Order: sequence, then structure tokens, then C-alpha cells
Amino acid sequence: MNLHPKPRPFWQRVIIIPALCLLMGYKAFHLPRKMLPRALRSIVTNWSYSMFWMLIRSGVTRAYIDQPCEFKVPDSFEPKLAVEGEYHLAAHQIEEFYRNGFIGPFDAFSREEMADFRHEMLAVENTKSKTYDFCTPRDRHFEMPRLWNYMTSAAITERVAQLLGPDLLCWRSQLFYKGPHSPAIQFHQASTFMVEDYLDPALFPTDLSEIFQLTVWVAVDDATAENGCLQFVPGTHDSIRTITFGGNEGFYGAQFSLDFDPEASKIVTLPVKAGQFVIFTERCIHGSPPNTTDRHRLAFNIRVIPTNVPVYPDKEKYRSVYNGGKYYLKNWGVSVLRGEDRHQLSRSVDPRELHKEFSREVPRAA
Ligand SMILES: O=C(O)CCC(=O)C(=O)O
Ligand SMILES: [Fe+2]
Repeated sequence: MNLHPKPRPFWQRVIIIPALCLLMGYKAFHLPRKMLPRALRSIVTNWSYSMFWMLIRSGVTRAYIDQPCEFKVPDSFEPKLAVEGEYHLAAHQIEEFYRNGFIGPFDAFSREEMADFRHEMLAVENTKSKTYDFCTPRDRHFEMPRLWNYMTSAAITERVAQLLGPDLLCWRSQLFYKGPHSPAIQFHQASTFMVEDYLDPALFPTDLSEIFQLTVWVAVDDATAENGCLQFVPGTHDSIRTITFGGNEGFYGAQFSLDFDPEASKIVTLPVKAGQFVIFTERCIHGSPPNTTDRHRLAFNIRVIPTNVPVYPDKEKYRSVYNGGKYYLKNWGVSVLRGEDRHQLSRSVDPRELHKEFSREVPRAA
């Protein structure tokens, strides 16, 4: 089912509204879900009443961008793990993270390493992913040993562990190319990543109001205001906003604008040097302005969760309305970045095993 967030013609909206009312009633009366087609079953199960109601009362012009939730400030800003030495985060830094929704930049890699890695990234820019069998910048750590080594470096994992706890999983990574003169990545936010297909969340935390997912964003090139470094709206991880369909901006393939007032908000533009990284919750509104230079702005990110959060349980594939295509999950899994996976709640993959397997593959004749 195509739930692309886009303006719908009047006649479609006239059909969609009563259908939504029916589904909301179906949920309210706990009617049996088994007989529903898969997409409708997902909607009845995963959409909250406020998600239905927002669409209905706006005449299908506005929707929650993800499962709505409020954020609970924790009682203590003590690190979840004692780390001594250069990677230690002081309580005031952790408090700053909880107040703003992001923290950094921190040093991780040398400029020389990143200048060299740049070539490796550019070499795979338009190539097919071995994991998904189509061209996508997602989850290349399954086939790029060097990327996986960077992702598991202590400079990153020891800091994230102080915010999320000792046992950490990566459930996704992404390479960002941001080519010369390419457009902005508009302001967005995500909680359980239901925003991907509006049917099923990717993540199933027990408490939606906790910080259960973090993004680590690593600059491979110097990211500056000119080439489109990250921008954040501090404190906006407090709640999930709505989107209005349409508008001039685009988030990858989808057209919508996030309902917040950029004029009234204090937007922080955060330059990050090559080899440095920023940690943020995807719930904090963020984006990046256009690249106005003649060079790529390269970066990669890591999506991190603690081991008690299930990812894509019982799912064979998902569709991303943003990054296009169907992602079959048979080669995908969560991977241990640090510590141990004692919960074993999701399919899991050791990228080092895949690296061996992929390097053994016999190249097909042209
Ligand atoms: O690289 C960018 O410009 C955007 C990154 C982003 O949105 C993310 O890592 O979640
Ligand atoms: Fe993002």
C-alpha cells in the first residue's frame, strides 16, 4: 500500500477519510485483526488514535511524522557506564545532551585517514549493494570492512555507551554523499522510524518516552555551512511534530514540510571537521542546507540502540518512501558494536563473517 505523504486529490480524500474512521473503529472495538490484509493490520496495530485523528481532522493534509511520544527527562545525568580517560563524558555534558538532543563534535579519526577513506566511499557511490541487490547507501558496513572498523572504534562506542548503556547494537548505517550543488536535506525527525513506510515501526522500545535510539554522524570531509553541515533545533526531541503534505521542499522522494516555525526557533548550524562526529537523537529536528560548493560533502552515520530494543521483528522486507525501493532483510541483521547481545531480540549478523563471505564471491562474467 502506498502511503506516500503527498497531497491527494479531493476524490481520494473523500474515500480515505471514511476508511480511516472504519479502521479507527476497528481498533477501538478490538475486532479480530488476523483477517485483515497485512497493510491494514499494520495500521490498526501500530497507529495510535492521535495518528488517525490528525489525518481525519485535517482532511488528509496533515499527519504525524512518526509514532507520537513525549520525552521524559531522566532523574540523573550520571553516565550509564563509567568510562575513564579521554572519552569520559561529564554529567554537565550529559545534561547538555538531554537538554538539546545532540552533543559534539568529538574527535575520532585523523584527516589523513578520512582523505583516504573518501576514495573508497566514492568508488561505491553508484554501485549495487551486496546486501540489498540495488544501489543504496544503506548498510554498506556489511561489505566494507574499513567502515565497520570505524564504526566500532572506541572513540565512538565508549561515548555512546555512557548515554545508552554498555551493550550496543547498530541496526543501520548510511553513507552520505551530498554531491556538488545538491539540495538541502530538509528538517526532519524520527522516533521508531515508522516514518519509513507509515505501516510498521522499525524499532519496538518498551518505553517510547525514553532515549532508545541515537545517531552517530561522522564527517569524512570537513562539513561547513557552505557545503551543507548539519543543523539542529535544540530541545525539539521533546515531542514528535506533524507534517503538512506538499510544499516546495522535499525529503528525498517525499514532499512535505515539518510543522515547526523555523523563524522562531533557534537553529544551530554545526560545522564538523573531517574525522569528527556528532551524537544525536533522531527525535531532535535536524537537517542540512544545500551544498553550494563544487565538491562532495561526504559523511556516514550509524544508528545505535541498546540490546533490549527489538528491530524489524518478523519482517521479511520493508519499503522506504524516502530512499526508494524494497529492502529485503534476508542479509540484514543487527550487529554488536560494543558489549554483548544478551537479549537476542532481532535477527543478528556479524559483519566480519559477511566480509569473508563477500570477498569469497566469484565475480560474475560480464
Ligand atoms: O547528512 C545529512 O545531511 C543528514 C543526516 C541525517 O539526517 C542523519 O544522519 O540522520
Ligand atoms: Fe536524520
